[in-house]
Amino acid sequence: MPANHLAGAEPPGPDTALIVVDVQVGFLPGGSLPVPRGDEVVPVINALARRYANVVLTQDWHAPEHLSFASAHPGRAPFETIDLPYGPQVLWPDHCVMGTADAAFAPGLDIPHAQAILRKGYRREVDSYSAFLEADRITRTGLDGYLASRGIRAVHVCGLATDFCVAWTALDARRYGLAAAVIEDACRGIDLGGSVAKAWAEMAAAGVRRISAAQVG
Ligand code: VGL
Ligand code: ZN
Repeated sequence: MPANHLAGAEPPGPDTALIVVDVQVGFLPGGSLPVPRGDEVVPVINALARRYANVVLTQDWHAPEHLSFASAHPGRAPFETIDLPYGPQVLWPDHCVMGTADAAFAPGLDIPHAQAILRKGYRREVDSYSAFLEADRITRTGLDGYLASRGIRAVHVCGLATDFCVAWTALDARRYGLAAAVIEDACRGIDLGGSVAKAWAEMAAAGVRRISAAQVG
């Protein structure tokens, strides 16, 4: 029996894209900024992605000495928050430096039909959790135009981490007028001070649907 016998199953149509967020070595156990149980999403996403004609991968891709790294701020430690010109910024361990092994996709990630890879966070002065808008909330990555020009009207978001890059991407999808859903069992969170619960609340308020992989027909 096909998976779409499930009540509420919604086979993704040609106007829907799966956005696979930051499934990279650096965010897996053993990486520079490990997301607890982040490795568990890899087989889930591999199977999920086969149901979508349109798949976009994102890659956290930081300049060396990026200003989101605690190491760029003497006296500061990872997971503290500081004020940068564009607003509050959580400081992270050095992670996903462009071109390094840590920034590579998870070795088990197997989505040969993905059509676009969107790199973000490459400007030293500005972070970018979202795949649509950098942290200054002004600079666009171009993903909104790419999706619009391909006739995409809805996105399903999965990957790492639920409370940062996944949530910001889903929230900005709504900002650009796209329907958006987050596939909960295809995500894992970092969870700093309740940030996972806060992210789900913000997403619900913005009209982001919370679904499971089994609901995708
Ligand atoms: C991420 C923190 C820093 C993410 C990226 O992919 O969620 N989180 N850079
Ligand atoms: Zn990052």
